[in-house]
Amino acid sequence: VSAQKLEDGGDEASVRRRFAAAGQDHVGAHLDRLDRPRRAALLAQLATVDLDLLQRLVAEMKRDRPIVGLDIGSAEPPDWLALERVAGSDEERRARRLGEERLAAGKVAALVVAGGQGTRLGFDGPKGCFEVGPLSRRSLFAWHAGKVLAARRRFGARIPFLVLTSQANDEATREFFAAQDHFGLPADDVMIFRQGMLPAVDFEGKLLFEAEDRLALAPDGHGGTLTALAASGTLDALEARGIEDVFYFQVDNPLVKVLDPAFLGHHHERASQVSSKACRKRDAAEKVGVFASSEGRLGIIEYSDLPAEMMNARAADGDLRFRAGNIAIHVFAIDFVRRLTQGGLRLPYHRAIKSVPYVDANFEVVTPSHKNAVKFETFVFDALPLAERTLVLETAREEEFSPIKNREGEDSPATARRDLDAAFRRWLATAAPGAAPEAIEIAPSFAFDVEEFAAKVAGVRDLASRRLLLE
Ligand code: UD2
Repeated sequence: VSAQKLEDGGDEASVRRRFAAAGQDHVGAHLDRLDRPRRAALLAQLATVDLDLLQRLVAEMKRDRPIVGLDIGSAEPPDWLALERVAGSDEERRARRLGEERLAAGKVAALVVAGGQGTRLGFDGPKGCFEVGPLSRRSLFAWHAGKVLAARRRFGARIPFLVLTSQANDEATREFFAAQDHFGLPADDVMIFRQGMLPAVDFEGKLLFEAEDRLALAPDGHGGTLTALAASGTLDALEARGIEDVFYFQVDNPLVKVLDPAFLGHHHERASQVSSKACRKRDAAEKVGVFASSEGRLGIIEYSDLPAEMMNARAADGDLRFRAGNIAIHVFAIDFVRRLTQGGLRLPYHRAIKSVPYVDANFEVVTPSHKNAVKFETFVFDALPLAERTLVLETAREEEFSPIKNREGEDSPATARRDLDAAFRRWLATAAPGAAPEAIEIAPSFAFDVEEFAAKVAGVRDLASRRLLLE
C-alpha cells in the first residue's frame, strides 16, 4: 500500500480492517482521533508493518516458550581451538601468514555493528561516538577506523569498513564520520548501512505509539545485519570487489584485534562458513553467551537463556563445563551470507522486556518507571547452526575483550581504559623494557601489530616521557 493510495479513504478502511483482524483494533480508535495530516503520517508508517510477522511474534509471546537457536536439552560443550594448543604453534604461524595473504589480496572487509540503543551506558548519541582514548579522547568509531587504516597501510589493500546503524542513530553516525573526514579512510570505502526496525508491543501484544502519529519501533537485533547486508546492496558491492570474508565485531569493545590475520587464516584454512572467537568465562554469572553444540551443529546459548544448572556445571578438570564465552567476534564467509539471505533468512526472534515511553489515550507521553513492553530481536549468532563448517578459536581476554556496557563497575569505560593501558604497556615493554610512563596511548593507526610497533619506535629516544601519546 503506497502512501499516495492512502490519501483515498478506501485504502484507509482496508488498513483499519487488516489491523483489527490482526488483533490490533485499538489502532482504528487511535486513527479516529488524529487530524488529516497526522493520520496520513501514521497510515504511511502502518503500511510498512509486516502484520503476518507481528501476529506470529505476539502468538509466540503469548505461548511464552523460550526462543533458542539451538536445542538446549541436548547441548554439549563444543570443540574449540584452545589457547594452549595454538599459542606459539606452527599452526598459528601458518594461519597468520595465510591471513596476511588474504588481507593483501583484498579478500576481506571489516564490519562493526553499531545499531543498538546502548541504554545501559546511558550515553546520548551513537555508542561509537563515546570517547575511549585514554589521552586523545578518541571515540570508539575512530578507534576501530584507525585499526582498519593501519591494516590498509600494512597490507597495501583497499579494505572496506562497514558500519551497521539503525534508524535511531544512522543520521548522527553519518554526520560523525563526515565531520571527522572518515578518520582518514576514503569515503567510498566506508559503507554505512541500516538495519530494519520492528514494532514494540505491550504485554497484551498491542502496538505502542511513541507519538500521536508514530509507532514505537526498535532495531530488529544484530541478526538484522545479514538481511540488511543484502537489502542495502552492500553484499552486491562486496562481491563486486571480490571480497570473500567479513570480519565482524561489536562497537563497544575497543580491545578487539580488528582483522586479526591468524583468525582469518584459521577460518580460510578450514573453509569455515562462520568462525568465532571465544574467551574463557570470567565466572559462571558473566553476561556472555556460551558456545555449545547439538546434533552436530554449533550454536550460542545467550546468558539469559542458559539454565542455572548448565551455567554452574563443572567439567572433570574443575573448570566450567560451558566455558567458551561469546565475545561477538566472527568471520562470515560472503558466499554463506549470500546463501542464507537468498533463501529468505528466518532467524528466531528473541524477546527483550524493556521500558518504552508511549502516548496514552489522551495523547500524553508516559515514561514508565517499570518495564512495560516487549521488543523483538534476532541474534546474528543464530546463523551458526545453519552452517556446516564452523570454527571456535579461543583467545586471551586481556588481549581482545573489554567491552563498554555499563556506566560503572565491570565492563565500563574505566575497565576498558585500564585494559587498553595494560595492552599499550605490553607493547611498549617489547621496545623499551623498563619504561614506565605515567600515562600512555598508542593510536590504533600507529601500528597494526606489536612487531610493526617495535620496528617503528626502534631508535625513538623519548619513550620514557611521562605522558606518552604515540600517534
Ligand atoms: C552481547 C551478546 C553476548 C556477549 C556480549 C559480549 C547478544 C544477544 N549477546 O550481549 O552473548 O557476546 O555481547 O559483549 O548479542 N546491536 C545492533 N543492533 C541491534 C542490537 C545490537 O547493531 O539491534 C549491536 C550493538 O550496537 C552492540 C552489539 O550489537 O555493538 C551488542 O549489543 P548489546 O550490547 O545489546 O549485547 P549484550 O551486551 O547484551
